[in-house]
Amino acid sequence: MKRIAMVLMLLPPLVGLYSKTLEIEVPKANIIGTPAPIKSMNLEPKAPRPKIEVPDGVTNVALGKPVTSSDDFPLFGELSFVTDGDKVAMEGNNVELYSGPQWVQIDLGKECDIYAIAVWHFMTQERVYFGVVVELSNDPDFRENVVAVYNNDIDNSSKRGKGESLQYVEANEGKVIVVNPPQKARYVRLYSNGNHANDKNHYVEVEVYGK
Ligand SMILES: [Ca+2]
Repeated sequence: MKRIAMVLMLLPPLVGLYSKTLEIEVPKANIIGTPAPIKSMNLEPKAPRPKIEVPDGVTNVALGKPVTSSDDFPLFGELSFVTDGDKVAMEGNNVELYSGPQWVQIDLGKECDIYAIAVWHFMTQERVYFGVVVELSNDPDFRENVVAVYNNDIDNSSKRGKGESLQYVEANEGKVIVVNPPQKARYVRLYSNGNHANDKNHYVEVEVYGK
């Protein structure tokens, strides 16, 4: 039976426990073309990035790791783009997955302690992606012992349960998800269900900070 434990997002950031502040590089902004108007009644206000304190040795453990997906044949790009370390804001730098609910999954190779996840869906336009859910597990099929660390799926469109987080606008800053308390997992799965400009799903890069 599937068990999903929602990590309380209202817990305070990881401050005071560790000495090192996590530095996550923000790519330079590069907005191209005319943006589609954003229509969402459920947007969170833009806020500074969370300050995340982590133990020594925490790095992006997703870098170069294998990626699988619900869409084996992306419409554009390669699944490897998700973890190739390239997050320059330029056209053609993302993998495009088919319309409707889709996921990508990163195999970290072994169980890691995970402190934060950063995701960039799209960079050259401001976008709101729908049904964004991020889950961790040691089960590659995500049936057993699944922990959801982020969920803004207000209508269960990604079929992982309704989430309480608000939708957000992203471009070059992406989205940083604090995993508090830290979680142990080998696999990271990210769901989405299209975006406000079209019904496709995109990823430029996903970083998983752990050790
Ligand atoms: Ca990339």
